[in-house]
Amino acid sequence: MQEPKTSQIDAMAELGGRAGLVNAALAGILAEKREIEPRLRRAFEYVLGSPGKRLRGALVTWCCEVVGGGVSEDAKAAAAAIEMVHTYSLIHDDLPAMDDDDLRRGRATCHRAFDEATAILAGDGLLTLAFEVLAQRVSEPRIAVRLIGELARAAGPEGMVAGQMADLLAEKTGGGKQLVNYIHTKKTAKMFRCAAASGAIAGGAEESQIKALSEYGLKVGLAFQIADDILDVSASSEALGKTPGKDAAQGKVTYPAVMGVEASQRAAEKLAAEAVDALQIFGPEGRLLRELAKALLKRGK
Ligand code: GRG
Repeated sequence: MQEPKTSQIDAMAELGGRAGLVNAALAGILAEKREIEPRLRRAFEYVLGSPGKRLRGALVTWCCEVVGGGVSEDAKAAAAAIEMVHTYSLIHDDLPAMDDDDLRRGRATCHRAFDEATAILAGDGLLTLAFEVLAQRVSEPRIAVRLIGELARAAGPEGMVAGQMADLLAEKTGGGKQLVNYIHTKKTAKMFRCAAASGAIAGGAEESQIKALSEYGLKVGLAFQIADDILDVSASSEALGKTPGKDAAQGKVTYPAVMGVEASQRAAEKLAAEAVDALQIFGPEGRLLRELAKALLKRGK
């Protein structure tokens, strides 16, 4: 169904605004943690101070709002926690033992700015701090346990870590559509699913709403990753803030490699449309999330 003209929303501009709220939550947490070892604190400030889009954190807060929870303190904690886990994954992904990259978010990668050992420990520190944040800052134990479970499942050895392992192995074996779907679902889409579900849980959603938003998150996450694959073959390093063309150079199993750019674009659009369909139960309130699903395919970084 066509949205009425009065409802035009620039989802990427909204994301810019919402990133500020996520950044404030992250900064507040770091400021309160007085005993973080000084070199690790500098590394945290470096990586969390870099201009990430804060998409997963923003999604937590928007999904909390769409179920009527406003932006609760629980949602802010969950948004900060998922951005910490996401940032850890980028730090480790950039290490020489993994994708070996020098540039991230337009800056030197963590191991370049500090050293490898510090980057490994900064990643470890952010991963564990994320769970401490959920355990300590979420209002009710019942909600905290559920949020912790969601994040652990999405990030762990059945989720992002599994995707990363398969991604690295596939550089040597190659693979087709089934493998690329597995990698992208595990490595990226499950974290988006987690962000959407966590926002709903933090907002006190009914199970049907959590299910709908989980479906939305998974589809949006997969579409986002396909768009990321396309950007890797089409955008400049200035636009991306990271090194383009690396997927092909490293023999990565990506959507464009497996099915070409045009079919990848169509696959991403189909997933975005399915994500939009999953929001039907929210009616007009789901407008921003619907626009986001479409806008993520047109982004330049
Ligand atoms: C090391 C366990 C482990 C996992 C690494 C996230 C990841 C898995 C690898 C990074 C490389 C990559 C292409 C991952 C796919 C997900 C993705 C597109 C990450 C970048 O997300 P953005 O664009 O990053 O949201 P910003 O910088 O905006 O936060």
